[in-house]
Amino acid sequence: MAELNAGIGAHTIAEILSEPATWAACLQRMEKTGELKRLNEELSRTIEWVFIGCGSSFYLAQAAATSWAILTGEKARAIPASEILLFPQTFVLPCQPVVISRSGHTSEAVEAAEYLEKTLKIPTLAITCGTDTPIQKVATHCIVLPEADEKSTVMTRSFTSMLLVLQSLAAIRGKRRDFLDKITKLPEQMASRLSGIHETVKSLTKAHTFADYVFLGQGPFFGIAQESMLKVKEMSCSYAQSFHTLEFRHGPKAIVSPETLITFILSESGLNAEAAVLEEIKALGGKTFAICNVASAAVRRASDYLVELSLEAPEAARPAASVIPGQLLGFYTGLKKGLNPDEPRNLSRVVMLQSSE
Ligand code: F1P
Repeated sequence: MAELNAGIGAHTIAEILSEPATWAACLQRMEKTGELKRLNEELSRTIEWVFIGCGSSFYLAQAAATSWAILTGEKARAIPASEILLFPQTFVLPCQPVVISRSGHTSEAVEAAEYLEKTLKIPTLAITCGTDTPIQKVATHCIVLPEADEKSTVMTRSFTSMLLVLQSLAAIRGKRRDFLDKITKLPEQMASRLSGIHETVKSLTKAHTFADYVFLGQGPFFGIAQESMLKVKEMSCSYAQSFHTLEFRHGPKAIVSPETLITFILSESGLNAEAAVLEEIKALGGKTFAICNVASAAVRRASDYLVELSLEAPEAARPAASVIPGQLLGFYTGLKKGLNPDEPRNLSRVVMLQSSE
């Protein structure tokens, strides 16, 4: 991959490989400052939590909402910021809104926060990696992670760091000591797995270029499947889709062919049921890539490519780590197609819209 030497994609690959160290920095500062504990006390009402974002930040909201329900037992859902602006009647109160925006400048996210704070008078929690941003000025509460900010257009370490910090807030709220203890070890464990994952994805992209990329996941891993799909679209301009794993049987499997790579982001809770889909799709002739914590014999048998994370952390803490293979797949497929993953076609780092007023 000579292009790397020429600096093409240099920001993106550096930011992907810096994820474990960035997680450690963010989680340690949250622990040291007690910021999440304080927030949990201030946001004490037991109501529905609604996670809001655009693009990658919406897929982050999907993974955060399902993790929230799992870790706290509270109602939680995810919606794109545009839905609040265009269909406000679908936004039923009472709820605790959480607006997610890497830049803190995205027009839809800032306008949604303004509508929540100024029109509906709801104290809103925002999370961002930008400093001194419009979203920070609008929201009553704001978690800021400058350590996770990025030069690249696509979100990688910002996505995983904001997800882990929101999950930590959920674990504090749900009194999940096991999660909080194990998550402190996640960065170090993932740092030791990264080079193996890197090699697996490099050899996969070297050996194949596919006409179609499908990502499948259940529970909190569905948001990860969505984000992996977006990474391949953004960085390699390839045709990519994502579904809940068992939903793939209900029609979409019609597209399976040797030109299709189907990536399974496997949960532990649903491993047997999800592995049965994997075996079925393998038998239909699709190329399969499995990402899981520990592979069963069925998964080993039916996957052409396999990443085993072997993390001690509980299932709810693994979605962030599970998106890294998809980030690398988008990156190396883009390089192979002669594209620059740092400057995806048609994209800007922040989507700023002319004010609707
Ligand atoms: C995020 C986002 C990215 C997308 C592109 C434009 O905005 O939509 O997901 O890849 O970079 O911006 P935000 O999180 O900064 O609001």
